[in-house]
Amino acid sequence: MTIQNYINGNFQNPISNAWIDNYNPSNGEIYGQIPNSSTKDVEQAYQSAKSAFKSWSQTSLEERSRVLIRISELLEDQLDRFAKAESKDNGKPVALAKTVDIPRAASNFRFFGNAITQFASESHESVGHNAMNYTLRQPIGVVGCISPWNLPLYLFTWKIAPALAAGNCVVAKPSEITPMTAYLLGDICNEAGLPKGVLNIVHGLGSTTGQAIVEHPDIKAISFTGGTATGAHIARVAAPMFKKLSLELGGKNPNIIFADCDYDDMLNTTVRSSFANQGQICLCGSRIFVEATIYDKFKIDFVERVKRLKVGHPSDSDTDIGALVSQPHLEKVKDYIRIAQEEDGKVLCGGQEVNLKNFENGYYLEPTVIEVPTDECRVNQEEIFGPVVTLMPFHTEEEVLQMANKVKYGLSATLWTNDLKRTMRMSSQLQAGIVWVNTWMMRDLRTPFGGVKASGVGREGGFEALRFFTEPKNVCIKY
Ligand code: TXE
Repeated sequence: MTIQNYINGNFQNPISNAWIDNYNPSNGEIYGQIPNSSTKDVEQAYQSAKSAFKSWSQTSLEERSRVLIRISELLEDQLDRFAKAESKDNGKPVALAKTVDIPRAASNFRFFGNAITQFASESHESVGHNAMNYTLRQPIGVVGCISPWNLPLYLFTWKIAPALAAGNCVVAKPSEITPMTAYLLGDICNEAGLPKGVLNIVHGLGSTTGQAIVEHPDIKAISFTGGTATGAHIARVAAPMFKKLSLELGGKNPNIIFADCDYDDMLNTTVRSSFANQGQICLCGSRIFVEATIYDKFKIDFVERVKRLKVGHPSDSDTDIGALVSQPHLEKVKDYIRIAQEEDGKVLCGGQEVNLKNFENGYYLEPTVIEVPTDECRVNQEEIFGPVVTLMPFHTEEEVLQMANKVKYGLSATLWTNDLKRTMRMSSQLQAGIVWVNTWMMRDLRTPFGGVKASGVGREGGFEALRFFTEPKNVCIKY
């Protein structure tokens, strides 16, 4: 299947006619072509967005909201089609795409369609000076949204929905590794009545198409989710042009388990927080720290549960772990398993590639648990972003807090305990943008989402996203 760019409401080939192969991770086969767009395509997308801006930015909130909610409904109507397409492109189980990715993409449009009608700005009366200040929150203009491959449509829409709701026009690029559902979204936008040019989707490599978006002098804000190294590069390119930047980057999140937790709930959730989406979620709790008094029991129970996870074809309904997203990514994850062993890590289960009958060239890997001798080893410090977790005991709150914070990342942390005071102490001291206590990945779209340290700058979600995608202007009136 050939994918095209979506510019000014039309589907078109890249101007240079350059294409990239699109792989199906479940069998390693090329199943389509996607544009490798150049600066010329990005310029065309920009011009189309620029032409649409005046009208879209002045479109009433009710109308913008109506269109976004219509997109959400159409996505829900086509849940099956989108879930299958997402799974084929990414390797994730269809069941996961059906229950998480696509429903959450639909909620992104619905949520921001509603949120914009509630978004208000501040006013400040300068008492004693006979002056009134109020703040306008105006759309920025044309903004760039660049998203990764792990939760393709979910993260793509997480950016474009608030950008559009706030009255901006968008030039967006999904990951070249998983472009399919973003491509399918174009049709839905047309059907929902999104005016031409308001959203433009260009496909291509990060180093060409993505770079062209970031370098474009008149694309004034960039919202990016992806790897930390890419984020640092984008920040360097964008800084001299004073662009607004929101960067959601990698994570190496601690999952801290105290003996007083609700054990069964913790165990079930920890299996999920370790291996959901083949471990390819920036929020996965990839470093598990367990209080020493229950360490041995946990180790036995956890490994037993992980061994029961079924690695299988993404379309099989009983598959827990599908295929990793690409061959290079599979190699990267396997490399880390090797590095772990060189650093005296003990593989408690998994560690091997899986040869699925009839799908021998797919990118399958066993879920892997590695007991590490120290928290300072590379597998405990670097983002692996695959079905691999590390395991270590701890004795005191201070010790585990220190280990939890001793990484360059700071996206999320999970804490399992029923001690209220400890919860309060630890959640305030953990260096993370999000702390989950006795749960994982429970998302309320109104909350701020993002990380500290090398996990990024800025927050998405709720009004934070609408603030990012608007420029505040103070008006001071003397009377
Ligand atoms: O991501 P990239 P990659 C982590 C994870 C993974 C590593 C690398 O550890 O192994 O990053 O993954 C676009 N200008 N995460 O290389 O390259 C690119 O085309 C503009 C964590 O696949 O960061 C894609 O659309 N754009 C993460 C997007 O950036 C550029 C999710 C992300 O790709 C660009 C994914 C450039 N110069 C990976 N170079 C998370 N936080 O969830 C690339 N891109």
